[in-house]
Amino acid sequence: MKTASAPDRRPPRSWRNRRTAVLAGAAGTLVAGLVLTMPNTASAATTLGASAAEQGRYFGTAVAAYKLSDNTYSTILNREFNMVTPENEMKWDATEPSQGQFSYGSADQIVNHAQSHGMRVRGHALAWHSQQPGWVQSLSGTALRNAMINHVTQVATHYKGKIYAWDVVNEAFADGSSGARRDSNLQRTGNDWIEVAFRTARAADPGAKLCYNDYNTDDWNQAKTQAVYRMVQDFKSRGVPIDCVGFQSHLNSGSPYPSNYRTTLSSFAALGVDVQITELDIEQANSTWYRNVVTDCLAVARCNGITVWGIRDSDSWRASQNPLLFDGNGNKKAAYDAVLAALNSGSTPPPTTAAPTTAAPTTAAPTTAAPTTAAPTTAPPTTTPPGNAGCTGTVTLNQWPGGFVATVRVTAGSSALSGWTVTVSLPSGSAVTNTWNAQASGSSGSVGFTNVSYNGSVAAGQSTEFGFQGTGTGPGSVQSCTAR
Ligand code: G2I
Repeated sequence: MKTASAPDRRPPRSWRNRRTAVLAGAAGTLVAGLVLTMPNTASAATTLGASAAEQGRYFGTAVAAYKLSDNTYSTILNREFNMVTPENEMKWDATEPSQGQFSYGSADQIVNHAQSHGMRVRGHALAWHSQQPGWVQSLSGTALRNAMINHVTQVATHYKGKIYAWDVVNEAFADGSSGARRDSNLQRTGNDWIEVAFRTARAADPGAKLCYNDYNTDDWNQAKTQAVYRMVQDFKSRGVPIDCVGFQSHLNSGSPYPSNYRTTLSSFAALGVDVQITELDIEQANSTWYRNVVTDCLAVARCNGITVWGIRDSDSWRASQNPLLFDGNGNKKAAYDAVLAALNSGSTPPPTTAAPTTAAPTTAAPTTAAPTTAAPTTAPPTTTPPGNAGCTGTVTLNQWPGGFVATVRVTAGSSALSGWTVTVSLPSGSAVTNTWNAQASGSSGSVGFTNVSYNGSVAAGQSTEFGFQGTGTGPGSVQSCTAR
């Protein structure tokens, strides 16, 4: 049996250094109190995606393909979000309307849009009791089990390499106090249907994180939450390939924000899986609850990101509850400001990237063993050769098809820096779209990044960090680091 290593809750060295550098810079000023607040005000990102990226997270939304031609919709989408989930287009009824006949047009439209705008994609959902095409609804037993295996294989293979995380199985547990599986045609094929779906997905796309996704699992004390927890614990102990748990978090007066939400997220993370908030919406867009959800995610190192279930209130499946961050005209609501402020004030380390676990052979597994493949997202840091005038730069690149986030660490040599400029060379066709903790000059080709007011002073041997996000392929290394 092989299990993933335990999550590292300690801030990575680069973050500890970053804090040191920021504080060292602040200590050298006369008005320490004022300056200590400057990093947030001076560097505050102005979009949800950029701000989440600064925290090593993503901020996503559900997208409907037919709305991409709506200018207000796509303007907000392209500006604010760096992860998308097709709202309905990857579901079984959409992708396999007749048995063996696959239809990817609308889902491909969303994936292509995401890739050309530097966004990643959460795939949703491979196996679910709802939104099944009629032919699936009328199957049972072995015929249904085989249809499910074929569906998971075909769809995950079609999108292989393009999906950050798949909701492999959606909503398989019952509401209420039973802690039981939900009755469904899939459940009636045998209790092992969930692990079969996961093993099948791993075999088809070894690079995607594989998630179990559900609602009413926010409250740690709920029987449903505990039941899902026990399943994940069991899967991890037996080597069933699960990498993440999605919390839909459709919150309202009947399912309020629970004060133990952070406990729920951190308890699952402690099992060795990532956690993601996958379908967030909140009745009347309660700003306090939105802020709490963001703050809780940022407090849990393995919480990778947050997805809201739609852009404008009018796009919501619960439009009458006005649960989203933009009103029907596309204007930012108070909840938007609360979310952005919470993201910008986040000061927790980014999560470690989970490598998908590898399926251990079991006698029950009807599918072939999954190959061992590391998650493709995070490249090891590369270092510029020493000998630059007083500083060096190292890049940590988080690359996905069509986009990247680069984190650059600037380290002073044997003398203190009073300012610095880092240049990177981007391959043709790639472009910088957002920068934080530095001022960029240019967006393509050779791009220079100069310190901002609060991070130019770096003591000898100390470091500071800045980052940028872009479309295309990110730089593998720094071209030069020049001290001032
Ligand atoms: O129900 C809210 C969400 C709960 N978690 C899983 C999600 O996949 C689910 O999303 C919703 C979509 O937001 C709705 O848009 O799933 C619904 C179906 O279960 C979606 O509604 C369906 C309508 O029921 C159909 O009549 C319609 O044809 O959307 C379809 C496409 O617009």
